[in-house]
Amino acid sequence: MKFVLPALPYDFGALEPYIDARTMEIHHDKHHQAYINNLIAALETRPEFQPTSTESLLIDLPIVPEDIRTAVRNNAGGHFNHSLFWKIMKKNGGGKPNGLVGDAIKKSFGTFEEFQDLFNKNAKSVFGSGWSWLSVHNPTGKLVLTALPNQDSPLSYDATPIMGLDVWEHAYYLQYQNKRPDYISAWWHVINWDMVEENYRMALE
Ligand code: MN3
Repeated sequence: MKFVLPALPYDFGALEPYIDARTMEIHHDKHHQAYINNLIAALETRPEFQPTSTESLLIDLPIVPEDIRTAVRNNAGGHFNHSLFWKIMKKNGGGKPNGLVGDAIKKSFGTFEEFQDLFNKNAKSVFGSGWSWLSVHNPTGKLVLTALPNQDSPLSYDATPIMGLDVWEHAYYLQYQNKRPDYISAWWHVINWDMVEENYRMALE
């Protein structure tokens, strides 16, 4: 099993003016790479334990040897979450979702605006570092909104994430300093709804 930093699917500056190039560069090249390095280092201490994928580690954390479980939770989580995050953003993104996911959002939350409000409330409510998530709850197939701390992944809570917002300070501090709500508002301009739709369809399979 190899853990490799996925290439960013656009230039560092592609999401400006909403997310600045320097933040994207450090976030992708340094922070994401560090999660991968730390995951590899933790797994190397337990060569007899051979995971089949990053997802499998997070879906079934209790099978991870106890002495490396916290490191795996944090760093496999960091690797998986960021791999998803880069893909659900794009240049000239934003707007409202169409397709199956657009319908499901309206069915679950009333209107797009009500959904957006709940998602934003979760993003603002994270104390310290964490993420706001939209996921498919696997047992029921329903859409669920959650705020999770650190790099905890919805995968560890019976859910498949289809969209998430990183509200760690490293995601916004250079451009927005302490103004997390401004970053949250700006982020809606870079969402890649086509990717969220694809994630939704895959989660339902
Ligand atoms: Mn991050």
